[in-house]
Amino acid sequence: MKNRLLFLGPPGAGKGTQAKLICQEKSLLHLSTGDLLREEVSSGTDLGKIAESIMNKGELVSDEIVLSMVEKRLSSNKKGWLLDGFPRNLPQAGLLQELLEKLDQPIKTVLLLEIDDDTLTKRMIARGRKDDTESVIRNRLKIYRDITSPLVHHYEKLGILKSVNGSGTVEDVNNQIKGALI
Ligand code: B4P
Repeated sequence: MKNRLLFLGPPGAGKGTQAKLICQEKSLLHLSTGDLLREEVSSGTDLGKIAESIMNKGELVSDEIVLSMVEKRLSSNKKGWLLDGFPRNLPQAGLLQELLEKLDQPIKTVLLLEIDDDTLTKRMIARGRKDDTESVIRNRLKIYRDITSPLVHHYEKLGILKSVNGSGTVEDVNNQIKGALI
């Protein structure tokens, strides 16, 4: 089966960092809904204007918006892919499932990056993005716990979930991921 991967984990776990490395190594399309939204914001599109205030509060942008961004790119893609930061809730997972059935592109592996809140918070404060202030980070962690983390059980039940400890160095985590994806 083609490499069709999904990276799951709390904000700041290093999904984007690791996704870039794995996509380079395995020649996969990297689809980060966070990056796509930030591009819309910096280009000042209508969608970006809607997304900006939501992202600055650390909340989730609407399911329709993120799904349409993903659908457009997956429909025209011929190689493997890595979804980074999508889905973020059970409804998005359901919409993704329908889309992937339509495209006949099943997910091969869901990789969970596990890491404690203190390390995450330190990393995001050091990154210093607009949505990396302490109060916004607290909100993002709460949303992850309440809304995103049920996806762990969802993909576990489907038998495609693998976990990796995300608290080591970038290289350590990358090696663990490569081991888990064999
Ligand atoms: P994302 O862009 O997905 O950002 P993230 O979860 O904060 O970061 P990630 O886990 O990728 O961490 P990174 O590698 O950067 O989301 C931002 C916002 O977009 C959301 O809050 C939401 O509003 C919106 N959004 C996105 N997708 C959505 C969806 N599907 N539905 C609705 N809304 C959506 O790493 C973090 C920092 O740690 C970096 O500075 C990095 O250099 C550092 N780092 C990484 N690995 C490290 C390591 N091993 N050691 C030390 N530092 C490390």
